[in-house]
Amino acid sequence: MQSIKVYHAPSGQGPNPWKVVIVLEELGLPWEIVWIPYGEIKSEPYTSLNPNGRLPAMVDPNKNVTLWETGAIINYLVATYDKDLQLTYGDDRFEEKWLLQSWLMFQMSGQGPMFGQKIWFTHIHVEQNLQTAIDRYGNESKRIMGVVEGTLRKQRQKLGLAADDPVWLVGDKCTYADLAFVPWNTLLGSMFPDGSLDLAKEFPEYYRWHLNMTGRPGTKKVLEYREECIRSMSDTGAQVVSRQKDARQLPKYEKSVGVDNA
Ligand SMILES: N[C@@H](CCC(=O)N[C@@H](CS)C(=O)NCC(=O)O)C(=O)O
Repeated sequence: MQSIKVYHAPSGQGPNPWKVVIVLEELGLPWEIVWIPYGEIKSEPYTSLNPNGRLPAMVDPNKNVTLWETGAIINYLVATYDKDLQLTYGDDRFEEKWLLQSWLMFQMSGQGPMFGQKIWFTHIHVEQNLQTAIDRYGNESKRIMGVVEGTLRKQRQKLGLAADDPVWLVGDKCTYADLAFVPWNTLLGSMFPDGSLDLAKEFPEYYRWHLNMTGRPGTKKVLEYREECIRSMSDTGAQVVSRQKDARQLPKYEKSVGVDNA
């Protein structure tokens, strides 16, 4: 099988492409990252791969399929390659199979955009300390984390799990829906630099859920590789902010992986 290509920009700080890489690695599929500077993603030839001019795009040479939007890519990978139901449920668990879609959509429409805007107004927006916007997206991010927290708590009760047993969003195993949250979670420390989030205290289930995912060999390997990329590559992120008049500077993610710095 040929490697599935995932497009990302140096130095790999952007969280979205890693969602796809985590799923690929967890499914044991061969993958490679195609590095493309941020300055080249808004024009051809990249926009033929992703008309939205954002990262990632995925090219699967085995099936001649090119896709964009991480939710769609994850759905494709699971439907095409997860025949053993490693990260999903089959028709024998019909409702759970579809409930995974609710969580994936929630990650795409909730966690990604709200966490992203919180980072924007905290670190990048030209007008510094725009407190109403910082608060709005901070509160929304926490509300979203509260939805996950409440669900994990209910799942623990429903399944009669002990306090230190791992618990997942749907059913009794870690799925693609859980893993889709990992890369944005790793930015939590940078999102609340003023210390206004104590993850372990405010969202204890969420905290342990994230640690259980980042402790999985496949996910751990990808996050370590990501750290290595961030350390070793020159960042092209300035190209994103330089074309946006409402941007001031790049965020400084001193620690880009892990939630223990939250
Ligand atoms: N909803 C999209 C989000 C993609 C996205 O925003 N990607 C970021 C990198 S993590 C990006 O391309 N940023 C550069 C830009 O906005 O120009 C997905 O999930 O694929």
